[in-house]
Amino acid sequence: MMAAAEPGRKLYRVVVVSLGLLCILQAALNISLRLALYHSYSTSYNTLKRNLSDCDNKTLDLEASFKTLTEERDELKKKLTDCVHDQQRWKYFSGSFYYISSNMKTWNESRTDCLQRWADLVVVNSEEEQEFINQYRKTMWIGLTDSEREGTWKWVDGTPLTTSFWHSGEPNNTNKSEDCVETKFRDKNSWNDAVCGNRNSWICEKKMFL
Ligand code: MAN
Ligand code: CA
Repeated sequence: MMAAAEPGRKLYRVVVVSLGLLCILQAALNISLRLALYHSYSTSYNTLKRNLSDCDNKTLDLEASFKTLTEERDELKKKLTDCVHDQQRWKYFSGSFYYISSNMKTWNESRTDCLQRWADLVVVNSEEEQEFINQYRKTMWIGLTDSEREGTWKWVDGTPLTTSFWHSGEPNNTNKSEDCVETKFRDKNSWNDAVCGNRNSWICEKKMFL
């Protein structure tokens, strides 16, 4: 009889279908949870990746600025040392400071250098001053020239030459082209007229107004 078996079969089918639905629901839940998790993982992964590459770029920038700053520091250090050494070249004698150059320039360039140091090429006013500059036993330009008028020697401060310390035979205006004066000879009378364009060491004088 079909009718007697019906209620049991129906229940069985309901159970099977329910279990099947539960299974599908379970699978759907499982998949959606995995998707949600994957999405959140990939979002945080991408964020981390971006932060890391930002960080790399910032590190590179910092390394570059560090390098520039180190170079700038070394440059400033060198300038400071040069400046300190340059300042130490000034010698004091009887109311004036004297700067003895370490390099060589023409007479005009030497004068420009002195003027930039708020000084001028030395003006020798006395035997003592002549002895002072002569003790260095060095060929140096001094602040005396006759380039305005041949044979009329004038100091850079505009005063005419009164007391002179020419070496014997000088000034001789060799080749009629010597208009600037250097202290040269190992002798109390050490001056020589020379070609202004020659390169020499030089000596600046800065008078103190005490
Ligand atoms: C060179 C130059 C001259 C100088 C003579 C002295 O020719 O320096 O200026 O007068 O030497 O012998
Ligand atoms: Ca000469």
